[in-house]
Amino acid sequence: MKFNTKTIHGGQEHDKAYGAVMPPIYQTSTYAQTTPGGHKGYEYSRTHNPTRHALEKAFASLENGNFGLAFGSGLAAIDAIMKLLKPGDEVISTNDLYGGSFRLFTKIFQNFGIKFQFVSMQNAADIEAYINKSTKLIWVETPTNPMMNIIDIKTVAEISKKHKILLAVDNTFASPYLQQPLDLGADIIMHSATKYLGGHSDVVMGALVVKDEELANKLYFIQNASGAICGPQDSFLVLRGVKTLHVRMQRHCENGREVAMFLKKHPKIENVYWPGFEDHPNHLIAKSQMKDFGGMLSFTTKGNNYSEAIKIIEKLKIFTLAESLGGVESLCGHPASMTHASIPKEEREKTGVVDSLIRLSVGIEDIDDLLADLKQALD
Ligand code: P1T
Repeated sequence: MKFNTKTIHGGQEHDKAYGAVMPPIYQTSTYAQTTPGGHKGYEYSRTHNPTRHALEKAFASLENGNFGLAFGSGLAAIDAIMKLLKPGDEVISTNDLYGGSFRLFTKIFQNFGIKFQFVSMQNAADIEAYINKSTKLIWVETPTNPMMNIIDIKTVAEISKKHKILLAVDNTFASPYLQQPLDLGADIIMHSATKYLGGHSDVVMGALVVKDEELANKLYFIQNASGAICGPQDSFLVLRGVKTLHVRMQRHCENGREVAMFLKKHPKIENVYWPGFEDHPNHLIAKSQMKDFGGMLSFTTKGNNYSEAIKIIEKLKIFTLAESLGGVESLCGHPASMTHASIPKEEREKTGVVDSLIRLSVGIEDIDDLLADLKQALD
């Protein structure tokens, strides 16, 4: 089945009771048993729920995996991955990443004796120098949030396999439409399904996908034992969102390209970070591992002028100032004070998250209106 068909049919079957084409919202916490253990495959909704199960099968199908897991948020999904580790284990992570992931690693899991090294992975081979016998997980976010750096997944996977280390990829910014890291050798895919998978800014959810059954069983155990699951209503909404992922992504990419080109030429702008530019440091890797370049980009104002950046943000009308990304509507964000405020200033500035940086999630509105909005705000 091709990807555009998988978004609609992948892992799905019509409801057994009445043939409903969409899985019903099984709004139930529990399931009747005729005798202890005499049930129809579902006992309690923390462990299993038919609506969530339909969504988990869709996730697995989209990422060319065998097993999908849905969680109450992207961070809950990352939390489950980290619970595969033990005190004394080490993680090598991308140094430019979502501020909430950084906060979870450094403020929660570091307290449980897990050590994190945040390294630039722009030259993927460099990570080998950070590996030791305690290294158990490599955490890659690509494209990175918000600097749009690209990490060569295949090269990192070769290194992780050589050293028998798990490789997890946060595929939120790309979505499975643009890149499928399991096919490049990753072990675990993570998504903030809040973003492109849900696609409509109405649900907070996380997803994991793996190929290996033993790893899947460990994660299912954590999902049930820790209990950070999502509800049936949200599962239904994300399943509905996923069905239009390919058409939405196509338009996000088209509009993203136009916005990137417009900003690059604008005299009030210093730098535009978008992997589709030929002069982006890892453009060729982006071209080889992604189908297109997506709808996310960031930029700084001329002379890194903070107050100018705030004025632009305040003047934008269609681009709404808000946390999050990946919905049909265009959003703008100020990473330094919003999504990445939990990273100390000197740390975030090392990776380019300066006070004048503005991040755009380019939506699927008419491109003329988006460009006119940017033009009036910049002028
Ligand atoms: O918000 P949540 O569903 O828990 O997902 C966390 C998360 C994980 N990984 C990446 C790359 C993310 O971008 C996020 C959430 N990010 C935002 C809310 C944001 O505006 O960047």
